[in-house]
Amino acid sequence: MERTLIILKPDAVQRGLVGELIARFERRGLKISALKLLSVSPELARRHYAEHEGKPFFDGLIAYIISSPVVVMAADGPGAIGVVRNTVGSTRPAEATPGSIRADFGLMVGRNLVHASDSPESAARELALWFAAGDFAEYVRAIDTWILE
Ligand code: IDP
Ligand code: MG
Repeated sequence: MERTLIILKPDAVQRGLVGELIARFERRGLKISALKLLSVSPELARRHYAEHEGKPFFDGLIAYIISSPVVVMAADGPGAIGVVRNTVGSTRPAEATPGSIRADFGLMVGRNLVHASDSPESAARELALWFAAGDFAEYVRAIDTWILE
């Protein structure tokens, strides 16, 4: 079972899409193991996006992420990291596959609604950045036998 980090970015919160976007991950069968809404500090935003430091869009990206609260969640499931990336869609909404979140709700790369970890290493680093060990709930869902073979 894998665990990945999902962030519903400020545009998702401001547009009232939090419930709809979480529902997509739930319907896929993923299990929420942690969830919170918070205002992001510039320090946390810079650490989260450290790999992009120095790129032309970096300052705009940080301004975007701290502009309004975000919803951060951990999602568990077999292959969760890749499954969530596919559910979210390509970085540029204009190039994303219809049916993915970024295609269905977005137009521009600087307002692409959702962040999702892109590898096991990123997931481990990002989960530790946004959550403390005690924030994760370990539980069984009665419906799991109908989702997991
Ligand atoms: P990802 O979110 O699909 O993993 P990354 O390449 O890691 O995409 O970029 C991180 C975030 O930086 C993107 O989701 C987007 O919000 C922003 N971003 C990436 N490229 C651009 C750009 O060319 N212009 C503006 N923002 C960008
Ligand atoms: Mg990325």
